[in-house]
Amino acid sequence: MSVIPSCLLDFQHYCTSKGGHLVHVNNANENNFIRDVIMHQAPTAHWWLGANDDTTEGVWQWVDDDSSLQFNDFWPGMPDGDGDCAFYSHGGDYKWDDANCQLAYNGICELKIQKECAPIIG
Ligand SMILES: [Ca+2]
Ligand SMILES: [Ca+2]
Ligand SMILES: [Ca+2]
Repeated sequence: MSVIPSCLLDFQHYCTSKGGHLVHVNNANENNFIRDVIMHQAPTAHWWLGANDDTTEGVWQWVDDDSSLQFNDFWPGMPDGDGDCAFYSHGGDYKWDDANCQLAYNGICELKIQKECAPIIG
C-alpha cells in the first residue's frame, strides 16, 4: 500500500475511479478497524474520511450517498467549524476533527470487492 498525501477532492476522484468512495464509517466496529490500520500505517499522518458539511455548515453528510451521520467519532469540542471536511487526527488519538479540504492529508477509500467469479467470454 502506498500513501500519497493529497487534498480531499483528489481522493474523491481517485476512489471513484476505483469504483469506490471516500470511506463511509457506518459504526464503531468499522471506525476501530480503520483507526487500528492507520495508526500502524503512518503514525504521524492525518487521514481524510468521507464526511463533509460543505452543503450546509454544521450539517454533516457522507459523500457516497448524501446521508446524514448515524455514527461519528469527533473529538470533544469538534467539529469547531474551521473547515468542511472530516479527518482522523493523529494529534487527537485518531478521533475526528474538521479542517480545510485543500490540506494535503492522506485519504481512505472504501471499495466493494466482487467476490463471485464471473465467466470470461472471449
Ligand atoms: Ca463503511
Ligand atoms: Ca464546516
Ligand atoms: Ca477543526
